[in-house]
Amino acid sequence: MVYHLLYPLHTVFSAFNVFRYITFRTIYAGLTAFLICFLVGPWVIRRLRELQVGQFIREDGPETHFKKSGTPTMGGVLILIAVTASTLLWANLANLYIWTVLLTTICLGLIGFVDDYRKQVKKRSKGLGAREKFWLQTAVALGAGLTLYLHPDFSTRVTVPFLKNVSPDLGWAYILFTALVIVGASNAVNLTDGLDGLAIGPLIIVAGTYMIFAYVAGHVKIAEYLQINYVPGAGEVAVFCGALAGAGLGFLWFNAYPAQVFMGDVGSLSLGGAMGTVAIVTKQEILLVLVGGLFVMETVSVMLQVGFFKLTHGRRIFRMAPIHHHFELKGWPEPKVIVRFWIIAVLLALLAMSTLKLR
Ligand code: 57M
Repeated sequence: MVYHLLYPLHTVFSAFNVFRYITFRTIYAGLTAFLICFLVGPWVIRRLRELQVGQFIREDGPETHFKKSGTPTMGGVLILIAVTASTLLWANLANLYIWTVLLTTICLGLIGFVDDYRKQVKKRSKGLGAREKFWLQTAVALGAGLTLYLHPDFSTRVTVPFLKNVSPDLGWAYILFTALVIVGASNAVNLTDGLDGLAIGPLIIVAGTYMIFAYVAGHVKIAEYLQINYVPGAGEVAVFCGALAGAGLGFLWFNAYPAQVFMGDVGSLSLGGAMGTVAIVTKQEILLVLVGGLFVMETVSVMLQVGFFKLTHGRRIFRMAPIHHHFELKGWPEPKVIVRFWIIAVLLALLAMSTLKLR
């Protein structure tokens, strides 16, 4: 909105030219989203407490979590409000990619919201069934895939990290590939969201990394120089990533150990999906496995644990999955696990960024 209202005035006040620049709008999208979370956060947390949206803590989990019982959840609503408001304010709303990432994020958030609402507000022990949730996520992700597929400028070629001359064209199967990336990312973040700040920290790092990838992919000269896929219009997605990173920082203010609020499925499903959609739009799809490597590590730990558990009729690889519980049960204090996992996320993001040159 700021872009649409103020930039046209540059003919009268030349200073308004600044609203044209993606870099400027990305920074302000981040600051705006942060401020919304920071200022509205205490009110949202109070309201969630009044509504008694308090987390139920499983008795079979680590004992250190019992004291978290009653912590308000569904704080993801705050993140979604901040990201949406800030993107609408600072992004070019004539850009289809902005609408694709924003609507996919909101729709996945709605699925998470219904799940949380049924569990927390209606106090039903089960939210949405796992299958129900999966098919709803898949429907949203297929919608995003189809939208991009029908976009005349969007290529269905997949970027293979490290290999600049290998870029297979998936054709219509790109729609299925999109769904796989979005649903996978959405669920991976959901599994990771089990310690204070554990999911939102790496999410901020991923958003920051894709902010750079979006800018680079949408800049014809830089994309050509780095020999990466040029995606006309994708630069605008940097504004969305800025909003995501800013909202994430604002949420982390309250979710930092000891957390005053959890994000709930409304946060984890939507933010994971946002990450997946941004990876698709910027044509750095497979690289998400590295940028979001921490989420992959958590998911693989669950797959290994469940697989091994079933094969051996009850034996385990880890003390408990996802892997963050394993370290907690080994005696690492929660903040140590969290900060060490953040360190891993930063290192993976740096490694991923190096692929811009290592090709
Ligand atoms: C949700 N959610 C947290 C909060 C958050 C297949 C299986 C591995 C699935 C997995 C699972 O259900 N994962 C998804 C993880 C829960 O947090 C809520 O859920 C939202 C995200 N969806 O926003 O609302 C708990 O996590 C803790 N938490 C924090 N700080 C935060 O900022 O401390 C969350 C956010 C909260 C709080 O304690 O209550 C969760 O863990 O439930 N299941 C598991 O993760 C369970 N693992 C398991 O059963 N492992 C077995 C299997 C694989 C064989 C094993 O290893 O033996 C564990 N989860 C819990 N207790 N709580 C184990 C037991």
